Amino acid sequence: ATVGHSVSHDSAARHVDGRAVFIDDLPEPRDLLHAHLVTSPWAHARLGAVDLSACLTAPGVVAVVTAADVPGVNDIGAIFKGEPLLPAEFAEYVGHPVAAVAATTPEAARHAASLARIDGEPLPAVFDVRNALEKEHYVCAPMTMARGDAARALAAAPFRLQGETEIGGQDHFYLETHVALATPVDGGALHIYSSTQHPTEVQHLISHILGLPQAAVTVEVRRLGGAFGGKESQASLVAGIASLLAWKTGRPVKLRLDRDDDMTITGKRHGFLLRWDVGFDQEGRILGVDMQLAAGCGWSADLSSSVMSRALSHADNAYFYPAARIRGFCCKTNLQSNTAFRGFGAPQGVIAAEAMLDDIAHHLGRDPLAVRKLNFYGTGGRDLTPYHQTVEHFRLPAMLEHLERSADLAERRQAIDAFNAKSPVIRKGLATVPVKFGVSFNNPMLNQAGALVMAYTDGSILVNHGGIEMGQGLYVKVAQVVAEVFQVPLSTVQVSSTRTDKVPNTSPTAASSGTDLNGMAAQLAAETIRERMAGVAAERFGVPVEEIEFKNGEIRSGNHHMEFAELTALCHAQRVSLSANGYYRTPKIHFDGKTMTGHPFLYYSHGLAAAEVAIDTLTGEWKALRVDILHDVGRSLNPAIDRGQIEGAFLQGMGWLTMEELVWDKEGRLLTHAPSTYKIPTARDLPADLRVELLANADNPEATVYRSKAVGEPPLILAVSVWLALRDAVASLAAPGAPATLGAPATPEHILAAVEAARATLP
Ligand code: MTE
Ligand code: LUZ
Ligand code: MOS
Repeated sequence: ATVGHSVSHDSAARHVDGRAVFIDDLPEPRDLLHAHLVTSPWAHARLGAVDLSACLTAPGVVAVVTAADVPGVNDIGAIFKGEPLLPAEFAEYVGHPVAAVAATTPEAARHAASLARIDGEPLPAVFDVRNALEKEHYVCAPMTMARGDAARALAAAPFRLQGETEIGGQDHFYLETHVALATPVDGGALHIYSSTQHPTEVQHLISHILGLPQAAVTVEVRRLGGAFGGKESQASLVAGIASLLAWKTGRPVKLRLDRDDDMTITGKRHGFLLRWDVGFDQEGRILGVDMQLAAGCGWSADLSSSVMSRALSHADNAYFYPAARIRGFCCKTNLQSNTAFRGFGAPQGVIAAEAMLDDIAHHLGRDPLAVRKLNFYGTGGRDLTPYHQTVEHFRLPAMLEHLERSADLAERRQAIDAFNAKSPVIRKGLATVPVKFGVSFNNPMLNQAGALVMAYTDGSILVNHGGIEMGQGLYVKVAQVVAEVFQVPLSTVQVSSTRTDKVPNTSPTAASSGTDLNGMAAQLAAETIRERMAGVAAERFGVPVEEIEFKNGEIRSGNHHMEFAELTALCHAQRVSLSANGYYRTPKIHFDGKTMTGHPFLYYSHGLAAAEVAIDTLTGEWKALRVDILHDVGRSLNPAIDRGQIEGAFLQGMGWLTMEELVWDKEGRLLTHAPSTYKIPTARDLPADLRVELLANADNPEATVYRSKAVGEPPLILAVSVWLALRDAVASLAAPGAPATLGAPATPEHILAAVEAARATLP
């Protein structure tokens, strides 16, 4: 049995010694051309003449393309139309690709691209979310999620507070930048290797762009060097341009963005402006909430409406709002088009709730943790979310009791207060943050998956499914599931690259649901084959099929037994098929996007983090002294992989909230487009004392794959504890009840400014 065991990632060794093949490592086909993009120098401009004659005569150049070369539909919008592969009329941000060059070497392509002459008439541009919000400059219509009469609840509440905070964006900084290799194949068809989380979308969009049937376009993905949401929709641009050039030249074309181009051209996590108006009683119990979440979306809609929907549905985090109105504004700015990023809006929604709860506690002079407990979802009518789904199997109150003991929260709170009272320069802070994350795509249609399982006559098994391996361990988990069904060693099972010609019409690997969906589809496919095999074994043994047992690589009944490989060979001899499809659709879910109500999530996953930090009030530098995490992954399929996901997500969240800062100049040029100016966390930035515990005896009450829960995104949100602990440390310097000024990222520079602002509140 392999499910539940800490087996290592199938490619762990190859990742380390360099044998794991990524697209740019593939042997290059004969006649390969390399592409380079020509990008807009303007944040907003009406495009005039595009003169590519100098590009065409440059050495090594074979072809150039602009919007005029698109034979089919020039649109790669993921949800809304209006996102041309290459624009014909307007350039909408600095870095907007307007043409592309293909040449015999990457250097020749880059040089030729620099020779392009584009005319443009600059137009007014908007960069700031506040500005866009004032002008009602949106990429899609504002949305409202509501339950009860928030205005009345606020008016009647004994206490009322307004607050706001601003949270920055985040570059995905996957190690492998966007890349695609498109190859014309026999009969006018096209094969594309793409670094995408969504091969089906890439396939479908390329078929539209080129006017080819979907059946003539095959997208293949073996692995990604990280994605984190950045390749959920935005791989289409790179794959689309490589395909257009391949189609035009009849030659294979590779387009790989270098780091600076990747950062300049592609979208990031949405920065948000969060505002709240909250009514509460003297104990801190919330009575009504009115929130405004405004996201900086960049120039196009991309996935922003869906990101905002998830932000709204997580602006309650773990707390019951008796009456709530939560509005979302997807603001249009002339910057990169922001997109999915681990958490998909939920982290920003959670921050609104958590910052608001801290404000309430500070205002009343009460313990923030006590105020949180008071507002937890509970029974007796305190279990309905703002989107009208009832919260079931809510684990946080019990988990918090556990963490309070295991992390000595009360004692450490006292110790920190005592320390701060005597320490003018170094200040400590402590914060505990719960996370409740809704699992399922918020668009019900996406919650489906397929798999193809094949057994060969030597007993080896090949699995194919619609999911993408981006480092998260999806392939090994699915292999574990299949090995479990057949009761064979894990080494018997191989997972082959994901291809649209094996499993069609798949969903992106996203929303943390890769294993939930594809693992279940693979389980169903494997069970179909197992049933057929059991029938053959029963006949051979002369026993009823119910008595056939698969165990330890054998098939048994009473004294009869047979090796697994013997039985696969026997099935073949008996003309019984050893190949089957599996198809899974998530049960119970529905959501009405217009009213923003329904039951969008099959279940919730839960987590808790308590972070202790120290800041240096003279320099703004800080350290995470200790972090305790308790996380709910259901019945873990693979505790080692899950632990790695939790640690990695936490650190990535910490980077977002404390280190990574995107800076644009006044013309909308991204200044932080390389690691020299954009600081991401490294393994060395992990808290010195990091204690991660998986919640024990935590079977998923819903019938998910072996009762596991999704893990990919939720733990990123645990890093909000570090940010709140920094705010707590700063608050120790301020007059009681003074509002917090520290937004995110809480870099040393911003911490220092907040320290000064806090000291200024003292008489
Ligand atoms: N882990 C690694 N190593 N690399 C990644 O790119 N992406 C995250 C998460 N963990 C990512 C990762 C994101 S954004 C999601 S949605 C999930 O993995 C997707 O995979 P899953 O659904 O199989 O968990
Ligand atoms: N993508 C999506 C997602 O289309 N819908 C979602 O709910 C989601 N959630 C997380 C990440 N990607
Ligand atoms: Mo993850 S943001 O759902 O790709």
